Amino acid sequence: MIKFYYHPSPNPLKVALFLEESGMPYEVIPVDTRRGEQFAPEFLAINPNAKTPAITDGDATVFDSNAILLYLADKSGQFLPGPGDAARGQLLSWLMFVATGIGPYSGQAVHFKHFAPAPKDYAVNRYAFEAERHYGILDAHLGKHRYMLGDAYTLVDMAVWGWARAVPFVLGSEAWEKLPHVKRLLDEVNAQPAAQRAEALKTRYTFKAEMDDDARTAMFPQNARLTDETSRGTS
Ligand SMILES: N[C@@H](CCC(=O)N[C@@H](CS)C(=O)NCC(=O)O)C(=O)O
Repeated sequence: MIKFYYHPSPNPLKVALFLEESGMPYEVIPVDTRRGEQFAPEFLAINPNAKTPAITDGDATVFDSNAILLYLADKSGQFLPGPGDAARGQLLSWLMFVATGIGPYSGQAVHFKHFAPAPKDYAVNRYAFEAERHYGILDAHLGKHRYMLGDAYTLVDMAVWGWARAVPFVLGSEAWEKLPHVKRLLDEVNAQPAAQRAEALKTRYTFKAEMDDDARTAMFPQNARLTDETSRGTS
């Protein structure tokens, strides 16, 4: 049985959606990143990058959400065009766009907007601009196509969904006015029972919600190199 190392945040949610859509049996192992559980030696043996999600499947260990989507699609034979299919090239391009653009810029936009100490105008503007630019590219594409690959719902729509859920937190509550096509895809996927089951996973476990000093130490280890409390955002 697949063991799914999970926290209720965007990258693990992509994997939760795939597992639910495909019907592959799995067992959830919660990893509370605000409590520092990503640094437990047992978890580092699975993901040396100390981030969720990760999976184990018999002898196979896979970390990074997008690698996991590809692994599960290969294994299940679902949601991925076959080798040599032109659509597969498209899928890989858009998946890497999500992996290297949407994900990291959204993550940094959230960090600077919600968690970094002032002064931060330059960084907030830089990451908000790049995150908006990336979502704008998705929106223009989805303005012409029902799904990221046209008529077929694939794993790349699941990768987009994981982050699209968080758009108001990343870009602000007005963001949907400029991204109607991303919102349409989000609403369509949200209406699917698999997405509702993926979202509901978080209700089975209690994860730390507070971003207190202990959570900041776990989530932002770079702050240990800063000497004064103002720079660490703790005063
Ligand atoms: N490239 C990785 C990024 C994983 C990632 O940043 N995961 C976040 C949750 S969305 C996490 O575990 N954060 C905890 C931490 O940074 O300590 C992926 O796509 O899986």
